Amino acid sequence: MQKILNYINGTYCDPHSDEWLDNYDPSKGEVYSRIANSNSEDVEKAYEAAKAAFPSWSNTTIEERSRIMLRIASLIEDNLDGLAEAEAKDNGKPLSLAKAMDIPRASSNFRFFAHAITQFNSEAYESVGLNSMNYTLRQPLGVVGCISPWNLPLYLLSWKIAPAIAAGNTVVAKPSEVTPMTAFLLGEICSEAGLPKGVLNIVHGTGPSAGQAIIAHPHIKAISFTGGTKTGEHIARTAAPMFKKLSLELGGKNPNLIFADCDYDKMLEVTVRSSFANQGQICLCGSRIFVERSIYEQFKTDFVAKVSALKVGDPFDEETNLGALVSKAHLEKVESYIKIAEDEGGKILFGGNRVKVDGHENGYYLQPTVIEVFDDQCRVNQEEIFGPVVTVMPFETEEQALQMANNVKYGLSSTLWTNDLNRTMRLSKELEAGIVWVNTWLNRDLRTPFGGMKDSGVGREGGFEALRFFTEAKNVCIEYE
Ligand code: TXE
Repeated sequence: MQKILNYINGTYCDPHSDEWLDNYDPSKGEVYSRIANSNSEDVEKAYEAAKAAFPSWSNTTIEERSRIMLRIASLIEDNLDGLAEAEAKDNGKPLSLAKAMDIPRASSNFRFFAHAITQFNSEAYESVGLNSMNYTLRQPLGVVGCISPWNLPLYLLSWKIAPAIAAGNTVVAKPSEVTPMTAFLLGEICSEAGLPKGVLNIVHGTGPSAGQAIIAHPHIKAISFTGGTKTGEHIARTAAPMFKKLSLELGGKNPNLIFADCDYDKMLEVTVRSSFANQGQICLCGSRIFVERSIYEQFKTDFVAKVSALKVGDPFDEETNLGALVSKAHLEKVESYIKIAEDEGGKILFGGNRVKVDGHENGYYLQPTVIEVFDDQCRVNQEEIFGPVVTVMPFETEEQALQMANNVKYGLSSTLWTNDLNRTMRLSKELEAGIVWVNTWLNRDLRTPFGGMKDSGVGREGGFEALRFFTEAKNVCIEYE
């Protein structure tokens, strides 16, 4: 069976423990490869490699760093089919989605930051009357840690690695132990692109073992993390006493506010996507749908009709809209929320059941599920489910819509459907979320700040925000005669 090895100092290697974890193909519910179960010894080895690489990499010209990163971007593109197949098999997502979104975006992440670093300026201030000149040095931090989740494996790993290395840092990265395959393949691509050894080190294994060793490492200067809110809390508690820089991109429970004056057909089409893309396993999915009363009944009918036409099936089948959920444990968690919804008095308008896919009887398939709720404070409306489950509820006024949208502990993104400019301006200011999409969803320009408020995290990624995170700003003040 294929082994997923660590990539340290430019070389693939076994974990120190010689222990291996099972890696599942969720579309079949079968183990298909074995993952290095790394511990603190492996993280130390990765750290040493990163530390040794830092002096040279941080002094490599921006042009050269950029050139290497552009080569990585091109090689990802050249290997689009193979990487997309690996992602679909490892994660259970439709191959079509991996081809259209995950892998192209991983390539764009490297390409974007290869260009962004060439435009990353620092400021200078002449202090008139004090005969002095100030300028800001933005220096790389040193060795940094990047920890990523399973929902968008290569997409989110590269979203962290690319700005880190562009800014001159060296990296110890750990992808999710649930979906390690494309991170494993990335090692080879980086070597082929000529990334000097030790600049990127990828250690596989569980959160409590390999992940913990990264966040608790006394000399890893910053942690960029995407994952669950509970894990984020734990990382903050562990890393804060060592004054590590932290960027935490955590969970979401995003509202989707639909007003009667919107472009109805476009809204309907995009809302199906924002609800169920990637089996609803995107932190930006709009999982709480609030609809203005006057179009509520119409919306329910039309939405359910569209959702019932979605095909759940083999990720490799071109017709498939929803593939498998990522793991058995996750499937059971999502199902437990459907039970909670029923216990709380919610009404299942569509779905709620497992799907048997021919030839894949043990895969983790679930119907897209639409639940009508009658109290916006019920658990299915407050807790992150992170699966193909959305709630719907009507509202009477803009004030009530806003109040329900904000009445949750998360604040990652929100979507607003309206053609009223004044309402757009008012609500964009008042919504407690890091992103407000108006008449669109998952429309991303990589220059924009990305991140959440409240329990959705701290810090912003994207564009210069990410480059600022991965650098230390130093003021230099020169007084002259
Ligand atoms: O996330 P975890 P999981 C949410 C979603 C999901 C829940 C749990 O609600 O159901 O989180 O998913 C590593 N020290 N999101 O279990 O555990 C872990 O190995 C250091 C939202 O996958 O947070 C993995 O690499 N690292 C989300 C990464 O953290 C640790 C996307 C994420 O795992 C660690 C995914 C530790 N002590 C899940 N413990 C989003 N917002 O995009 C775990 N890890």
